[in-house]
Amino acid sequence: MSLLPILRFPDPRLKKVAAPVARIDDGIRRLARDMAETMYEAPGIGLAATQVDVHLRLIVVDASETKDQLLVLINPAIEVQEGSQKCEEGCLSVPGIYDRVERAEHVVVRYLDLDGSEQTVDASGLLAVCLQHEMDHLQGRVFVEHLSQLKQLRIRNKLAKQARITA
Ligand code: K2U
Ligand code: ZN
Repeated sequence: MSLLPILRFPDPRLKKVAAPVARIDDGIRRLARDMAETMYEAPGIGLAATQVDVHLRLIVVDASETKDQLLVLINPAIEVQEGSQKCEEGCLSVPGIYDRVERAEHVVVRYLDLDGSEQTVDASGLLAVCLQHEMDHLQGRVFVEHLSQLKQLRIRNKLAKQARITA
């Protein structure tokens, strides 16, 4: 198992749209395992393959308190999106930035598991937010893009200043 480097906003690779997984092979299974390890170590409750510079439709999620309910979603598709909720979000690709984003309250996501079996997850609350956040990543979207242009400019300037200080 290995920890994977996470791309940092505004890296242009975070804007790439992920391609469907064509075949669930040992490479995909290894990637899912390494993404899960990277997510738990961060720590986070979700991670998309886009964030580790692999542009395939694969996300890992574990929103449980006990950190023992890992979901590996291959080729996920949102089938139902209803209601509305505003939650404070963060992102492992945008460290130190948190803001409220409006999302659907309830989602049903269809996906393939690592055995290639079709599954669905019916989610509300934090799990629903996390799934939508990760699905955004697969479309090349980072949560800050839901914020105002002024907030995005301030975030870019703050991250650029941080990068200069740590360079
Ligand atoms: O995609 C990621 O960067 C992981 C995200 C997932 C997430 C974002 C917003 C709301 C829920 C999940 C986070 O960085 S994981 C960190 C975290 C942990 C607990 C609650 C919210 C965010
Ligand atoms: Zn994120």
